[in-house]
Amino acid sequence: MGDTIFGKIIRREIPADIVYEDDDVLAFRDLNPQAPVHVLFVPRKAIATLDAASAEDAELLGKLLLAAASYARQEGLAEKGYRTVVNCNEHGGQTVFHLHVHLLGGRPMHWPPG
Ligand code: DGP
Repeated sequence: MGDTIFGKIIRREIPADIVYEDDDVLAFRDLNPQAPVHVLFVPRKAIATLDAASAEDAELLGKLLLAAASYARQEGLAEKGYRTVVNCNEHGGQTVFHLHVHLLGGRPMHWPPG
């Protein structure tokens, strides 16, 4: 599959403000933040979209969400709450085709999203 800007960040070929990493997951601040806290949680494994994920990725998907929840707790966001988002393909608003979970917090979120 094709490389993306997130692949370059994972390989440290371009800079990013990395806030968390482990063997499977990297998290860094979004370049265009939509909330006071806006962090992207990406698997090191290059999966293009949620639609491209398979049963063998189930544990990895869980790790992404748990890493986001843990970071939100650490940043003091958990009590008031926050939002996690996975955009998929064109109608989902996905622009970078390396699966990622957005963590947005620090302000009230609205529903429905745009
Ligand atoms: P999405 O639309 O769900 O594919 O979100 C992609 C996000 O990635 C978007 O909020 C902006 C962010 N982004 C794009 N390029 C870069 C980059 O080079 N560095 C960082 N930190 N974020 C980026």
